[in-house]
Amino acid sequence: MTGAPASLWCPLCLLPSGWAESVLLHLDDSGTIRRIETGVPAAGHTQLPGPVIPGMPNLHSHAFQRAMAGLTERGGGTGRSDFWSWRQTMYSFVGRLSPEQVEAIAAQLYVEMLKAGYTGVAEFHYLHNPPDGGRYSDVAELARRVAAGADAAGIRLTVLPVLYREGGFGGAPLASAQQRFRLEIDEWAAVIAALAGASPTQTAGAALHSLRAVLPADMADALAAYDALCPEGPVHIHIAEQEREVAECLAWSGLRPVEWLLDGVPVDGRWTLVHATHMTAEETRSAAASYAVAGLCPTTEANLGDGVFALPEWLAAKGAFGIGSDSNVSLDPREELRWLEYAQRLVLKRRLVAAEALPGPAKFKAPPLSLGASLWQGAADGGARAMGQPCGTLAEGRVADLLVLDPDHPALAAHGPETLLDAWVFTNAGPALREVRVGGRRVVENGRHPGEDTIGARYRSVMTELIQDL
Ligand code: NGQ
Ligand code: ZN
Repeated sequence: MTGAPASLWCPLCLLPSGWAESVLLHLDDSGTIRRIETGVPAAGHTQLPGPVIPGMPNLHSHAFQRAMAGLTERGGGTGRSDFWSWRQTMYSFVGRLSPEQVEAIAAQLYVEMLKAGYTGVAEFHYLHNPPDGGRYSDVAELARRVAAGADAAGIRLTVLPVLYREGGFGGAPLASAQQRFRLEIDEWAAVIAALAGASPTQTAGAALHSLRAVLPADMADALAAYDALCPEGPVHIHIAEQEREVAECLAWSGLRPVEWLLDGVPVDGRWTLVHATHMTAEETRSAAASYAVAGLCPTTEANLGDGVFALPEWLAAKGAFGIGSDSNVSLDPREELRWLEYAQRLVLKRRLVAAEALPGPAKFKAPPLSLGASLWQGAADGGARAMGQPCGTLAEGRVADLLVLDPDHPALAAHGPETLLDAWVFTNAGPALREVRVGGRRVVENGRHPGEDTIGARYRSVMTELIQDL
């Protein structure tokens, strides 16, 4: 990895105001953009070899699940396969993971994310304890392993230690596999405190697993403890992903999950509602108005049979959104964006569904509006807010987390700024990236990460161990 240069010159760059030519980004030592000039000559500066766009923040990942991808697609069992049977398989898998394996999986995952164009990740981290539900001598052991994996890869990280205390709505006993997830509230706060502000590219935030896993009183105590630590920090929660979850929430409280949350908790722009798949029109309007980010994970939601998010209604209500790779069956932000749009097209039998509601032509020098550019920048804006870090936009005071597209790639050939990101997002032609940079530092060059051989070898041996144990 090279250091952060003092300046980066871009032949073409996607700024908040739209595409601009001959753009110079002046950086400080930590990789933050201090000043932007446009229309300046390249001489004397580090020149980026293609069009530059913001890197994508990945707002929802469970790193360890990367190692399960491909192990849950075999039919022929008893009963029907659904989200809940997948979860059983995940529980039996999670019981086997050692700290070393967790770190090796995270490092490999994050290298793959960088190579695909994710420059940051919010890791929804709920694996805290040894398999017997005891404690590691450092309660932050596994969160630190995730952070070490992120360090090895060079990806920006917001680790979100997860509070997970119950086996169901209203408080049900934990299954034995879930003992790895349970912390006391003060232990949970200590994990956050251990990792918050760790480095210019690593910090921590808070996550509540779900309304199924945290009782209202615990939620209030946890949020108070977190506010004392990080008054502006992000808060994430899984919500309304499955219809059964909605039914159980209704039976428990008389309210639907999103309704319950908005009613009982001061949800605001610090919040990310992960999935929010099953909402009434009224819940959609109120949740969007709360300024919370919808954390959409289209490939995982498809893989797990969750349902289809009400994207047109959410966007019409000016709701913010970002994308997450969640179970990590797919590591490509463009595939998430395609699925987000394509699920709508299949259901509504129309095209360009998101284009009707996303930020208008003024922002991207259209008409016609570039759906690829709007989806990309929209998800990057929401993702940055979900990470609680100044990424997602190439602007003064924001970090230089960026992608350099390969203009010679056949999928992009001859495309001008008006359609460049449509060609990049809506074709499936490999990453087509010349460089990936985090905080101005180059972490991927021509599709290669400098650590990928070592990190990959370690990952392959971990996979051999895990598959032998199956
Ligand atoms: C998780 N994953 O925590 O990994 C969940 C499944 C649950 C997704 N929802 C477990 N995609 O929600 O209880
Ligand atoms: Zn999740």
